[in-house]
Amino acid sequence: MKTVIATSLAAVLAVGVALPAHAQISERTITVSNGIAEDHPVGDGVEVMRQCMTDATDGAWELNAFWSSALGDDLQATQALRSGTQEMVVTSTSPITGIEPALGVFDLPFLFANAEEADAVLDGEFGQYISDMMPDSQLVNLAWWENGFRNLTNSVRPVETLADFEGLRVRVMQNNIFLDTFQTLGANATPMAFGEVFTALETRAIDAQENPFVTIDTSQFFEVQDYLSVTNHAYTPFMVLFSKPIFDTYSEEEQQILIDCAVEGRDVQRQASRELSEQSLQRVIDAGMAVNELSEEAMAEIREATAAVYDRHAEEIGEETVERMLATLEDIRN
Ligand code: TK8
Repeated sequence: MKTVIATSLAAVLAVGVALPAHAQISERTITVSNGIAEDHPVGDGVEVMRQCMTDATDGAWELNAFWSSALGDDLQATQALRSGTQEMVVTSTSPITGIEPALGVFDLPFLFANAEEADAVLDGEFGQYISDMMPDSQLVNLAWWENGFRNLTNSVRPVETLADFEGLRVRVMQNNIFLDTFQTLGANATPMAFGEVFTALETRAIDAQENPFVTIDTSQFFEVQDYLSVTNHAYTPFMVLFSKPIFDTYSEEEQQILIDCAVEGRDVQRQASRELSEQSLQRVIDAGMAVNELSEEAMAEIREATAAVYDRHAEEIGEETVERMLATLEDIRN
């Protein structure tokens, strides 16, 4: 009798293994949006995701990408994910701290010293700790991509010292910590969605904005800004967020494909971001922007002036989150 059962079990297993490789894969059309232009390095990452999905599903999935805030700004698109009306968004963390306050930890001025630290934090235990918070907001973070180190542009004067920030009308992301940081520097800070920034600069409704070189380049800010000051005052991550209401309708195999393809896209996107960064700096110089570095003394004064931002926002972010971040950085640096 035992032999018969064993034989039958082996037969069932054999049949199970012989099922089509994609028995748990349905035909799907996935929409992804973000606020920057397609030629930004996010475009490289999305293209890798698209090919990865095609390969993993034998063409059963189609990835449709929308650029330059065509489906709304970061916050609007993220809300669409939460309601299950859109699948995916590549968004900065800063505009969505109203949804998950812990994301504000990444807005603390001068937090990361370099991209290697950022990668180690985001791809390690701390990044997972933050990603694990997102399902409570009906969101799944598939991977951490790179927006990058932020630098100041303006149409009034070179910013070479702390005093040069005084009175500059600077657009900041809709985020209390950025607002506080630039007000502390003496600027007149205005929160604004990214999609409105170019026109606001063009009409001189504002004097300044701050973003990585690749964004200043691919969003053509060099057309409406004269000065670029290399402040590297914050590093913003991108999150590749997926709608949890939709994610939960996917099979485990499909969910794993989403994660694997977002991680594959991450590595290419970060590399493209870092390779394009120097090219973008040269392009904005060639376009006529006056670029200045700040002296060590000036940067020390600016860091000192903004240090108090950490304490003022630790409670709002979450004391544990801030402490874990600082402990993680200390481990990485020692
Ligand atoms: C693009 C934004 C943008 C961000 C900003 O969707 O708002 O300045 O840096 O890149 O997320």
